[in-house]
Amino acid sequence: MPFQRAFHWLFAQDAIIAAVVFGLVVLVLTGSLLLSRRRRRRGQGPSNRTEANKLEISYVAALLGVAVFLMITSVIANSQDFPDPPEPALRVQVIAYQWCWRFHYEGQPVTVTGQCEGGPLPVLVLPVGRPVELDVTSTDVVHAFWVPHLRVKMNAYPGHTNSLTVTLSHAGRWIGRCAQLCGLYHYEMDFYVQAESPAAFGRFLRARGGTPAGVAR
Ligand SMILES: [Cu+2]
Repeated sequence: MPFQRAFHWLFAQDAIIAAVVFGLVVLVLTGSLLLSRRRRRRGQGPSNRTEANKLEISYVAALLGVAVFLMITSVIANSQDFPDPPEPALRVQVIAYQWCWRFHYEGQPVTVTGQCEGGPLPVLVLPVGRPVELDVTSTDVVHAFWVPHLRVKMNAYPGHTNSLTVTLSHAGRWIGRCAQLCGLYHYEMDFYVQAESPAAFGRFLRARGGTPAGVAR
């Protein structure tokens, strides 16, 4: 998923800019304090200068430059967020509800859920290397499907389906959360995404009465 890399770099870039701006602010503040102390020691009063147009214009120009740069790089990263998706090998309905998740493998008699309050958490099992379309919806209020490590996030609206296609590059298990405050037990709406080899995924489907044609090959 190239957008993972795009967002990784965007975050790194923004963090560096924020650190530099913070450093400059601390530097200017410390410099001003030292200068004013020196003036006081020399018996000079505070400066009564009311304008510093050159400095102010430079400040505005620098701010504008940084803002435009951040905007352009964000737009570029966002344009990579939802590239034309490949034809999915599998579609999974991701259904959010107060306060847990249900995953239905479309065309299969397979629905997975779990117990968000106290566990075991629901596990979304997916095959490695196969494009999977996630059709995200909700049965009650607005939730958000979020897998921080995979940089995957999609709002879940009642009466509407948002789709995104993911292709997981390697086997693993990652925590997922609800990223939209949705009520009292919002904080418990955790789940796992578990990527398995296509063969293991085929076994997972077969064990639940499904047929892994087209996925487990
Ligand atoms: Cu929530």
